[in-house]
Amino acid sequence: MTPRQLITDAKNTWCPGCGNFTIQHTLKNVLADLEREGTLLDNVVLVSGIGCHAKIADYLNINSFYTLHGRTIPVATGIRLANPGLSVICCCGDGDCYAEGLDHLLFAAKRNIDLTVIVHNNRVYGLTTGQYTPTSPLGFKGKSTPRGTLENPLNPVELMLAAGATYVARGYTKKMDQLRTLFREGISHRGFAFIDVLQICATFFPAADYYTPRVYDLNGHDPSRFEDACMKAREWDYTTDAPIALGTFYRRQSPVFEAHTKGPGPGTAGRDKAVRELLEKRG
Ligand SMILES: Cc1ncc(C[n+]2csc(CCOP(=O)(O)OP(=O)(O)O)c2C)c(N)n1
Ligand SMILES: [Mg+2]
Repeated sequence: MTPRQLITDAKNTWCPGCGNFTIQHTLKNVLADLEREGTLLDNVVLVSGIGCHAKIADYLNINSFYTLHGRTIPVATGIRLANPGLSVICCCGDGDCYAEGLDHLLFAAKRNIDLTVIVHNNRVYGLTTGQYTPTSPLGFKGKSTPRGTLENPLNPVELMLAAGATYVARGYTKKMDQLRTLFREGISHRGFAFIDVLQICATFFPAADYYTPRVYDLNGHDPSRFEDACMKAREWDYTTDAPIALGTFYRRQSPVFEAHTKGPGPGTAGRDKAVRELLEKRG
């Protein structure tokens, strides 16, 4: 069998130097690896929101669902619940899932739905030409904040740890090899996998000169220790000059939500049994 041609011939409209190219090619490489190892790519679905990041659904030749801005995760959740045989990958924007879709992100993590969420965190609304997002740094000057934002950014890694995500990582589009490992780990993880990717937006947030000297690899960190993960997550608050840790902050196995959604509906003996089992497993 010849490997699938994974890049479509759709005209690519990302700006030269955009970090989305790195994410696209990294994901392509991981999918090609999986296919070589026997995964049927017809069982993989890519779900995206609306934004520059979301065009990846047009550019990668796998099943995909180009949803609404902010609704990547609920659509992905629906796909996964309807057919738990599918591996569902979400490519979200920071505007998409830290602003309009934040509640969906939190609840999917809380439920431990088996999704892989890759956030193209360029820290700006790219498609709509440069407004601030929840991760833009304090003082960020954009189209909607010409004198600078007055808000502190959210720390998505910390937020996801608090929400109950069972795999939490951060990558950087200038570190492609590591990104490949993180995507691979996230897709292989059974449960809610979250990867915040510091993505260069060449036009509205060209932050490579800020990130590159500060990033370091989380070598020697034990991702099974929640408290250590929280400490590492708080080291850099998306604004200060602290070192920026990249890699896997946290990983744990826990029952996935969809394992208990098949069969008899709520209030029945089947559902009661499922709840009992979950409580037992969680101690
Ligand atoms: C429901 C809805 N709200 C808002 C918009 C307008 N809108 C389209 S893209 C976008 C911002 C995209 O930013 P982000 O999710 O960070 O993606 P990026 O373009 O940076 O990749 C907004 C606000 C929309 N199309 N639909
Ligand atoms: Mg963005």
